[in-house]
Amino acid sequence: MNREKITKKENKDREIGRRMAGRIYEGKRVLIVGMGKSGAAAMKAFASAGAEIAVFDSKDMEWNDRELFERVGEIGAVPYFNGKVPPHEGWDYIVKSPGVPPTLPFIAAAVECGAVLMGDLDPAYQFAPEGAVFIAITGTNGKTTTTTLVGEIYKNAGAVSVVTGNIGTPVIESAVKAAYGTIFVTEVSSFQLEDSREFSPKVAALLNLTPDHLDRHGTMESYGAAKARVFAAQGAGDYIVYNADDELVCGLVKSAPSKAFPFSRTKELETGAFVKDGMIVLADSEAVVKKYKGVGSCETTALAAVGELRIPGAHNVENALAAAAIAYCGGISPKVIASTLKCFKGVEHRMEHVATIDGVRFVNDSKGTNPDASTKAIEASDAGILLIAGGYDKQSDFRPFVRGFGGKVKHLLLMGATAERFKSEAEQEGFTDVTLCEDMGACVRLGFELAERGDTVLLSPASASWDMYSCFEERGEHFKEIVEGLRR
Ligand code: UMA
Repeated sequence: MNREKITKKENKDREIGRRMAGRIYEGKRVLIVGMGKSGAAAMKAFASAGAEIAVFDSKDMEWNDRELFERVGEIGAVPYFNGKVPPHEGWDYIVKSPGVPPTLPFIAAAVECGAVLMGDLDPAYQFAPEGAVFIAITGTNGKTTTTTLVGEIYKNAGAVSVVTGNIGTPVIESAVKAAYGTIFVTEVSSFQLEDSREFSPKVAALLNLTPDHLDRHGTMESYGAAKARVFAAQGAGDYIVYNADDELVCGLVKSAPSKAFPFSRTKELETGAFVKDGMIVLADSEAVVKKYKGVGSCETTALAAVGELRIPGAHNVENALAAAAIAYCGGISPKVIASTLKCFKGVEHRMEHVATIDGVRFVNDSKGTNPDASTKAIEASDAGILLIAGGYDKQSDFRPFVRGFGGKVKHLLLMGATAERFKSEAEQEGFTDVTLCEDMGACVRLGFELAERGDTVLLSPASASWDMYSCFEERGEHFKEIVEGLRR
């Protein structure tokens, strides 16, 4: 059997699998762990599939989310809240929310007793309608910008598509609502991928890999292994888009079963998306996709000049290259890709210009939740930065981050759980212009006080928000509110 035939058979099997999905869970005992956005969406989906449901959350949901608590009652789900531990035995499936670590003792015990452990990607893949196509974008940084940009490209191409996943809407919620043939432009995290077995995107993308979430994954190896699950279940007819400038990524994708379509900011490629003479170009000389005249030859197809992009910084050139490669592999015409690249203005909480007050710029980069992401924010800013950082402790090493300041950061204003360690690591690197602040308000006010005309007060915490806020969006909104208050 040749490659083409295997691919067609695989695709047929996949379609059959999807039609069956709703029926797999009828009468099955399903324990949903974590009652945040993902758990609430999973509860609804599994209830509609006729499963017998129980739900767990370490919080007291009656007090935390009265509406959801009442919905649990209406569905007839058995609640295990506020420290009540579910039994180990009797579950067919455990559906775990992304933020829940797999190490919770009752999860391991239930798996020992025969329960199948799933995250939210496999069920979403099963609940999605016939003809659904998944695009999955992962990496340590750039996921949100790339996913949003790919979503815009599909929208501009007139495709029936939805932007979903780690970016905000639980992918299960999108799956149960979606129409026939929907394209799911999905941001996926290592937390989600860790539990994924069947999820098989038509186009998977691995943008980069630097240390993050090591408190959860333990080592870079297991973090990388989780990320590699994005392509592990792909078929020979699918595509893996990857960063050819990232050694760790290149090592991982060697085992991908799908067709490679790399991107590079630093070198020319025979096949892939790259920068040539200041232009973002596509080349497909190996006919990996070869759908459009021009791209599928030795010639390159120019999409846009780097200078035409409206998102700043070298990291955004990479995001644009990745998005172009993903959309091209997904069958979008270079013309639509090119026009979207030139119009896209970026994402909220990612290098978002909030205001300029008395000549001082305020920039919200609350999405900078690890040192590498915040390094990119500094690289994309001019010198004269009053940097607000610190937050939830993910055991990141801040010393390389401080070394990368390159004389651009004037003062470091630290808050949250990582503040003390951050300060001492900065001092070890010889950076002593540091102040520990009580909260965001104190950071912003002091930053404004220390700033001179032309300087930038930049919120890019290099840490997650979970010690002080429920999410990075809430942290970014708070920053913006405080900045707006400075005008009065
Ligand atoms: N919980 C427990 N026990 C635990 C841990 C958590 O009971 O040991 C409960 C909490 O009390 C809470 C619930 O689990 O009620 C929270 O579950 P969750 O953390 O999975 O949160 P969701 O609201 O379902 O949001 C998740 C993603 N959160 C995380 O991965 C931490 C959201 O990504 C995502 O947008 C959403 O699903 C929809 O897909 C956020 C995130 O910070 C943005 N992601 C990380 C990142 O981008 O770095 C991975």
